[in-house]
Amino acid sequence: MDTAVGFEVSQGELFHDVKSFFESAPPLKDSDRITQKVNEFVYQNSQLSGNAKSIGVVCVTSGGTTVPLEQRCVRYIDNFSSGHRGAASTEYFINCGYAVIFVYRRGSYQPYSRYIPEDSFIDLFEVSNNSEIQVCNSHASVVKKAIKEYHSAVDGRLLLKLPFTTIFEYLQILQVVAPSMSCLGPCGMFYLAAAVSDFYVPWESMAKHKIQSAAGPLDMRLTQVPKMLRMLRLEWAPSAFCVSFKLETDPEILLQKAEAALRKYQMNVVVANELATYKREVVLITNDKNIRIRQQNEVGDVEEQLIKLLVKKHSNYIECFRQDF
Ligand code: PAZ
Repeated sequence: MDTAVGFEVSQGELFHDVKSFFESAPPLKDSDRITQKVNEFVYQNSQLSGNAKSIGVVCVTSGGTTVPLEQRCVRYIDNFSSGHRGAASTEYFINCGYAVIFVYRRGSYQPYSRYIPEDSFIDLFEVSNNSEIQVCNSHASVVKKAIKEYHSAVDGRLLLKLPFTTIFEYLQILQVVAPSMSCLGPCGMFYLAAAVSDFYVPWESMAKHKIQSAAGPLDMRLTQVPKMLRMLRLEWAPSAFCVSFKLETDPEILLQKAEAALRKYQMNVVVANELATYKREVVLITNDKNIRIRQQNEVGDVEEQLIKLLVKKHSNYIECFRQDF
């Protein structure tokens, strides 16, 4: 979501806003452990380790961030995203030889288990005659495939999963992951499919307890979330290949907004999608030309073609980068 039109902040203002966002955010739980896990994962998958099995590392963000309205949160604003795109894309990236840092909203779709029926976890199992729990025959092949592929990715150190719920956690995790990935130079990629809030309530001005309705209608002022895409490009991982997403409901403004984001945040690619058709169709906006990708059949994922194309573009980017240096 990016609703700001024509409202620009200077670089100095951006740095100031980012600093105050992080200073006022509630501390990220387990921050040291997350940092250590990310650093180890990036190192293992970098050329520095000498035995990297992956061709690059991509940070895939997935699912929507929440904006809490109370410190002891009962109510919150949410963003539309099931996490299916991020989960599917993660599988295709790993198939193409990448290692993936999957930054996902708790409870959203997960790589390798997105095929399992979401409403019927319990329907997958049955109790056998000798009282053992077993997977029902009807789901056995799907479950077997999911387990095998998942373990191969995790045990092969090609998948690291980091959960978030709030906008604070999401940006704090990105602030850890991005600088850690900067050592990969152009071999690092960001694929930012998460639906990130544009507005939030700063922690210090947030009600501590549940907001009471007895006081009548609620008047609330939301502050703009600093544009972290600019931070990513300017400070955190300037040489990385960056893909952001733009979702709109009005097809009339979609491409124009996506093109503006490409220029404004100096992305390598912006993937434009419309709410009504996003599962079937996306448009890749690049400096070169726009490429429309459509789902080829009822069962295929649009992500399969999308990732193939991005991998090609990323490899050209690395090549150009090396020639320039
Ligand atoms: O997670 P999902 O598969 O339900 O949806 C994916 C999406 C539409 C959230 C994603 O493609 C996207 O556009 N993300 C960015 C949204 C935004 O403009 O903030």
